[in-house]
Amino acid sequence: MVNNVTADEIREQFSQAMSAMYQQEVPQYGTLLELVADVNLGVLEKNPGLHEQLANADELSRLNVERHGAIRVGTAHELETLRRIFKVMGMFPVGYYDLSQAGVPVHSTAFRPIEEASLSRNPFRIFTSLLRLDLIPDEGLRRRAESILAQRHIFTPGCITLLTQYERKCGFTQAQADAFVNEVLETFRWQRHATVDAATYESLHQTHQLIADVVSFRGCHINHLTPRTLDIDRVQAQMPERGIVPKMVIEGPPRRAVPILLRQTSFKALEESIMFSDQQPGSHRARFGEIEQRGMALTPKGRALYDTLLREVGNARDNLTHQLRLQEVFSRFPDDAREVRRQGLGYFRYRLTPAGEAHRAAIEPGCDPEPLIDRGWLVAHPITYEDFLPVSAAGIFQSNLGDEAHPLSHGNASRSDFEMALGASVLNEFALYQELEKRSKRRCGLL
Ligand code: OOG
Ligand code: NI
Repeated sequence: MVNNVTADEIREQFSQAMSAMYQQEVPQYGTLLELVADVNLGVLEKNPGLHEQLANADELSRLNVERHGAIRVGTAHELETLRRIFKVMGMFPVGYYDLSQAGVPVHSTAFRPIEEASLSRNPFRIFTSLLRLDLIPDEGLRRRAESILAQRHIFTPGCITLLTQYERKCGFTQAQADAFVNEVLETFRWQRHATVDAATYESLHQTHQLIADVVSFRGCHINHLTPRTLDIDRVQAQMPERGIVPKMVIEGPPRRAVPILLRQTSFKALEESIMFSDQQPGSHRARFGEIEQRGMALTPKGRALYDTLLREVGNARDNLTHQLRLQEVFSRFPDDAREVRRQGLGYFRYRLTPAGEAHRAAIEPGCDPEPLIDRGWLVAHPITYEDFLPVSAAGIFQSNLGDEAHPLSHGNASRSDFEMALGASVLNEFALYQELEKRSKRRCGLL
C-alpha cells in the first residue's frame, strides 16, 4: 500500500465534508451558498473582462470552492492538537490576532495553506481562537472553567490514532485519509447536549457568552463557514429577500476598482435548543453564516495606511452612511494598480505575456517592470489577501453576541503565550506575500 494522498487532497476532502455537514446542520447556510453562486454568476456574465482577469490570475477555478470557517478552543492541548491535525491537510498557522483589544476574550491565528499551488487549488482556512481564561475576573469561576476543560476530550480516539500513524509514516493511504476526515469531522459537529448544568452555563454566560460557548460542550463546533463572493454589496442587499437577516454593516474597506484586503458580512447566529447535563432544556446562540469578498494583499506600508484610515472612519451608524464615509476617507488610498505599485502599498504577481516570452533575453535582473507592462511584455496581477483583519473579526464576533454583551477588560495579550500553547510560532503573513511576489519576479527574469 502506498501513502500517496497529498495534503491538498485531504484538505479538499475535508472542506467539502465540512460544507456538507454545515449545510445539513444550518439550512440557512445552504441558502446563502445559492445566493452567492447566483450573484457570482451574474457578475461574471456582466463583466467578461473580470472573467478573463480572474481566469488569468488562476482565481476562477477556486472561486466556488473558496471557504473559511471558524472554531474556538479552550486549552493549549486542544490548540496544539489542532495544529498537528491541520498540518496533515497542508494548513499552517499564519498571523496572530489579539481580539481582547475589542473586548472579546480570545486570541487567534488562521490555519491555511501557504504554497502558491495549494492556495490556488483550495485555500480553505480556519480562523482558530483560544479562549483567554485569564480574563475571567471571578477566580472561582475561572477554576471551574479550567477543570471542566481539563476533563474533556474534543478529539475522537480514532482521530488521535490516525494522526499518530500519519506522523510516524509521513503519509496516508486513501482509506486512511477517508477515515481521518470522518474522525476529524466529529470534533466540529454540533452537540445538542451540554456537558454542564444550567446554573454553570448561566454563570459562564453572564461573564461572557463566548466563555459559555467554548466551555459548555464536548466539541468545538464549527461556528460558521464563509463562501467568497465577487459582489458583497449585492449579496448583502439581497439577503433579506431570501429570508436571511444580515448584520448591520459590511466590515473592512469600501468598494473599490482595485479591491483591497477583505470585506465581510454575516447573518446573525441562530438560537438553538440545547439540553443541560441536569436535563433542563435551554438555548444557545453560536452558529451563523458569513460571506467575504477578497482583494489585494497589502505591504506593511499599505496596511499601516489602511489601519490609519479605518481608525479615522470611526464607528458606523448604518451600512449606507458607513460605506459613504469609508469611500470619502479611503479616497486617500490610491485606487489604481500602477499607483499602488509605485507607492509600494500592495503585492503583485508578475507574469510574462507571449510577447514578453519572445523577448526574454532583453529582460535583465533589476529592470523596472513598469515600461515592460506598458509594452505588453509583462502583466502584474494583485496577489489575493488570504488572511483576516482583527477589527473586522471583532465586528463579526460582536454581531453575534447580542445586546447584552459586556466586554471584558482588555489587555495583556501575549503572542508568545499563544505560540507556547500552539507549540510553534505563527508564520508572518507579510513574509509569505513578499516571497510570492519575489518568486514571480524571478520567473520573469526581473530578479
Ligand atoms: C470568529 C470570528 C472572526 C472572521 O472571518 O473574521 C471570523 C469567531 O466568531 O469564532 O471568522
Ligand atoms: Ni469568518
